[in-house]
Amino acid sequence: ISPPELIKDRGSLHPINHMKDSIMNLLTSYGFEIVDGPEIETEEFNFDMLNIKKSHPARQMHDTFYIENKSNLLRTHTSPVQIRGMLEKKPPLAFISGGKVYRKDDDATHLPMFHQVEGIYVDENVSFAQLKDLIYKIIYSLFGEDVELRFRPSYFPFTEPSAEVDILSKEGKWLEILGCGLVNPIVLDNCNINSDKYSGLAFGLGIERIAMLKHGVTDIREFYKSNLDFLSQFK
Ligand code: 2U9
Repeated sequence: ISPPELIKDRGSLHPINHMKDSIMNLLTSYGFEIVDGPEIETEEFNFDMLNIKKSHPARQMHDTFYIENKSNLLRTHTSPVQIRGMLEKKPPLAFISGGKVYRKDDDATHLPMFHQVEGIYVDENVSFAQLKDLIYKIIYSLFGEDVELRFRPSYFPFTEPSAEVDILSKEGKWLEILGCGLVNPIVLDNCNINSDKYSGLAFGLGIERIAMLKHGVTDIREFYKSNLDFLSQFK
């Protein structure tokens, strides 16, 4: 086999890992520090510390993969990693976490396993204006500076106020791309961070969703069929 032939047949990163890496590289270039945590979590870190009440639907057996005794579970988001980071380090702090998360979902746009990247920045006087500036920078770098975006009020237990961000598609439809907000003071206090002195911003992205929007993929399951004709398009 001649060298060019070898190069053609060489493997490459899976498109989801590639997208996750490029988003995390962008964020580390802004000064965010990568934190890591386990995929098997406790109810305390995955839900309680994040102000997700016992009655919240996400906790129900049909949404969360519980393990054995119900106090352990497969993490449903990467947020518990940030909680672990905040218990170890005092502000000012800027963390990102990324990796696999698990939910009982299975259709063309949802899988029982998918990837998230999340960020949190805690300091004195962190504002929604700073959050907006950061989100604009992230989306401009992902989709180009011509993209139109809008902030839409939303609700998450761990942020207050909260927003979802949409981008305008070529077909003129608004498509949800990420969620964000100011860290709920209750969550800061849960981590022994004085919420009278400190505030924080946070955001979360679903990597498969971003990759689908960016590459025009309409069925999320395509990413996990190990079909080389599909995967090699992203080389
Ligand atoms: C802490 C406090 C707040 C992270 C956030 C979102 C909004 C969000 C979704 C995007 C698509 C999850 O993958 S998805 O389904 N995430 O909308 N995430 S704010 O907020 C945090 C995280 C950690 C301690």
